[in-house]
Amino acid sequence: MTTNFIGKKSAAAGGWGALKSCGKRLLESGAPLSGARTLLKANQPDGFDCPGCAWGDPEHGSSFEFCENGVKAVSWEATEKRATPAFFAAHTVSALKQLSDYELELNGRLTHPMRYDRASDRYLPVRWEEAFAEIGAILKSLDSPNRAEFYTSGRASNEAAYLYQLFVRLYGTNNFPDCSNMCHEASGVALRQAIGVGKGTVLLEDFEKADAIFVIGQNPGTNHPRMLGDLRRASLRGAEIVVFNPVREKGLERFSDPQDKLEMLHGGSTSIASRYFQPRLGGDMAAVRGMSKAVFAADDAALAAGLPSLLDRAFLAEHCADFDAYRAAVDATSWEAIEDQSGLTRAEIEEAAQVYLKAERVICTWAMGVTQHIHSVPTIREIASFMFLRGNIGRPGAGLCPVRGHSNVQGDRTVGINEKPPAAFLDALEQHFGVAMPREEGHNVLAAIGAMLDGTAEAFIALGGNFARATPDSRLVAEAMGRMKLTVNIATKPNHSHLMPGEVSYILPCLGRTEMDLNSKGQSQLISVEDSMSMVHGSAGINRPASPHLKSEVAILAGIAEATVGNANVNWQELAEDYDLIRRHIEATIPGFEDFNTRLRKPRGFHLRNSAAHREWNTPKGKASFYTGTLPSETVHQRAARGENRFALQTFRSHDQYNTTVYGLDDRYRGVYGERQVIFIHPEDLKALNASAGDRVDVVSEYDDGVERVAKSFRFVPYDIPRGSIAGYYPELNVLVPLGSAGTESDTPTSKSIMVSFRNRRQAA
Ligand SMILES: Nc1nc2c(c(=O)[nH]1)N[C@H]1C(S)=C(S)[C@@H](COP(=O)(O)OP(=O)(O)OC[C@H]3O[C@@H](n4cnc5c(=O)[nH]c(N)nc54)[C@H](O)[C@@H]3O)O[C@H]1N2
Ligand SMILES: Nc1nc2c(c(=O)[nH]1)N[C@H]1C(S)=C(S)[C@@H](COP(=O)(O)OP(=O)(O)OC[C@H]3O[C@@H](n4cnc5c(=O)[nH]c(N)nc54)[C@H](O)[C@@H]3O)O[C@H]1N2
Ligand SMILES: [Mo]
Repeated sequence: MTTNFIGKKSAAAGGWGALKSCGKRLLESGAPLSGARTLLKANQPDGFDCPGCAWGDPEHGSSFEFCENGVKAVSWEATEKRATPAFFAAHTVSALKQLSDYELELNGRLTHPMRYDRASDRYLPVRWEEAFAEIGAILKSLDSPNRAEFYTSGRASNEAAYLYQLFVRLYGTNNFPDCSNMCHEASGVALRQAIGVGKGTVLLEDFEKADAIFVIGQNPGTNHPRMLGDLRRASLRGAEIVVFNPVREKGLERFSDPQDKLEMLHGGSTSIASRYFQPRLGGDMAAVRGMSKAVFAADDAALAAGLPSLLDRAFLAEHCADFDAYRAAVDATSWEAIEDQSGLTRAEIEEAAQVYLKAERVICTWAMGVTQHIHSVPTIREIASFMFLRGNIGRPGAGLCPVRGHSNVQGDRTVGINEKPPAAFLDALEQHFGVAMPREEGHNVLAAIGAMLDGTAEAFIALGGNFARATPDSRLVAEAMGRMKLTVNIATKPNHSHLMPGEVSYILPCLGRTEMDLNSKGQSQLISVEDSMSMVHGSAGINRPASPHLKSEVAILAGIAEATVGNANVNWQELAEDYDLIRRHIEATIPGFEDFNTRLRKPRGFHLRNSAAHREWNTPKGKASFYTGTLPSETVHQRAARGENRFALQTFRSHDQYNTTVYGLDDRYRGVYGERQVIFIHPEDLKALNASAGDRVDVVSEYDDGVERVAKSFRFVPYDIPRGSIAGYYPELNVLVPLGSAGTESDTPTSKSIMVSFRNRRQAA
């Protein structure tokens, strides 16, 4: 069989399939029993925060919330496998480079600090003190602190992130490229413009009260499985769940809740989406504008009939700016333009608008399907505008909910990982520490890559993550990484970003979330994280560290800081010994953290106040601000439709991966097994290409900058996806994402709309 990698899709998300997959995962980790014990402490008041995602934890209900992908994340970290010095001695870096992401991380947890040895092309063990001293010496030797880049992946705790930003700013730069630059940056930018705060406004309880929940550009069945539980409960009590997603995603269709014994026993499942709309890639802004247009038309008709307005006129008058201009912009957008750009019919959009009109309380959630396009900021502004029409913000059961990715990506930004820090924060740091802070805007991910490519960046430090694989044009980034004077990766497992050593390169192994973090007196240290609903809670691991040589992220950063900027202004070791002291600095310099150490120790932590949720608007106009611009003149899919052999490609996640970490080669919900080099495509498009399921092609990026970008040998999977829109997995396809293609105002790589063509088709053999 040539297409034997294409199989049955799960009938529903969750259910026994999820339990089976978990059992398998625990067995593979080599520690089934301790793994199971570890799981019982995930997201518990006295346990650790699950490193899986940033979905909130329920206020009540203390029982363990089962989550398949949480299990994978936990057992991935709690594995018994070890990438020891013997492993690195046995393989040259050139040899390790030949491994896939999956094969590489399969080697397990790092155990010793390692330094690259060019002569033998191997990583050799090194003493921590030597590592810190050399890193500090190189950082101090650079012509300017702006020649170093300090990356953060969103798993870092608040304490580690705060210490990091403090060290880097004392060193003298705001160069903080951050994974959120590739993720929800557009949400932050757009929401700050629209409502004056770059975060979502809802709490988990609001999902119990909403009459309608719009889920746009998100695949919670895979990426936020615990959200499915909340959607299922909403669906069971009759709330409408309206999905916008070009791809038919199983988790959004049906879910069998492993928490529900009856449902499990009877093999039943609950349908999630009550309406499922499949726009073309990047068509959401047009779809949402279409809904607003339908709402205006219905309101006009109601008023003409002498009925009360369907809009929340009181909210609009008291709280909003630019309502008339928005109305004018919507009126000026034709249904023809809306249908062409969204790929939905007017009737479908009017149907969705009816749901909105019937619901008293509406929540809108979104993720990468919205944020990784050129016009993501306008799209989110449009979503906010649509929600303002009926006052769906700042009251129970209603609001905006960007669903974050990494488990503490939101917290990292809150505590200062920001290349454009607000002046008030820098003022507070200066006052508290008595030292001048750098004021020059720093580098985000794309600016950092630019500096690495043109040679102005000479040092790259990563607090977690897999920079070279997560970023666009991964081949170019890898080359640039190899030209650095210094690269340092603080990590739990080996990944490809560690295999592009510069002149001097270190891999510094750290504790993971699930592990006990003990200071030199044996006292356990608590860390804190912030979830998508702005709840801050504590996290303490329970497992023995993977190796006695590991240090916590905080201790590693303290070591580097001491060797680089010294102890004149901050006693780094003291902070590393007692995280309560770090939290006192956070409390003194960041609003909302009053009484941090006490409140953190309450069972579910505490909520960081969100001004917009209280209908206070810290926007330039002091009001909730409508968007007044036009739709983009054309999207990638519209351009693709005009050419031959042109497609709009999105890169998404399989059910068996965590970003660049590949757990396995299956994507059960989409019916793909043992293969990741695939392209999901509409059957009619396949026919038009004269191709069949399983055929291989090379995928070529069509971007006008003279650079050739090819992903070789991908196989077709016919799928329920709009014509002209195709999909495949990240990070394998990152070689196709052009560095030059980024979101307006967000600078986020456009990983969900890449113009491509196919070349060199071979029949499945
Ligand atoms: N298990 C697991 N959990 C994770 C992660 C993981 O890799 N694995 N990653 C974490 C991180 S960092 C993040 S940011 C989140 C990501 O969570 P998601 O945003 O759910 O991640 P993606 O897999 O990129 O899925 C994007 C979804 O948007 C749809 N989509 C793509 N383009 C469009 C569009 O133009 N319009 C609309 N309406 N939909 C579109 C895709 O079909 C897909 O269903 O998950 C977090 N949680
Ligand atoms: N084409 C395309 N590109 C994308 C995306 C996409 O959808 N499509 N999504 C983007 C998004 S949303 C994001 S968030 C980024 C993700 O980018 P990153 O955050 O940089 O990538 P991850 O794959 O999450 O990082 C995995 C590595 O983190 C390390 N790690 C794991 N746990 C810990 C820990 O506790 N501490 C430390 N120090 N290290 C740890 C391990 O060594 C592991 O190899 O990728 C972006 N890139
Ligand atoms: Mo993300």
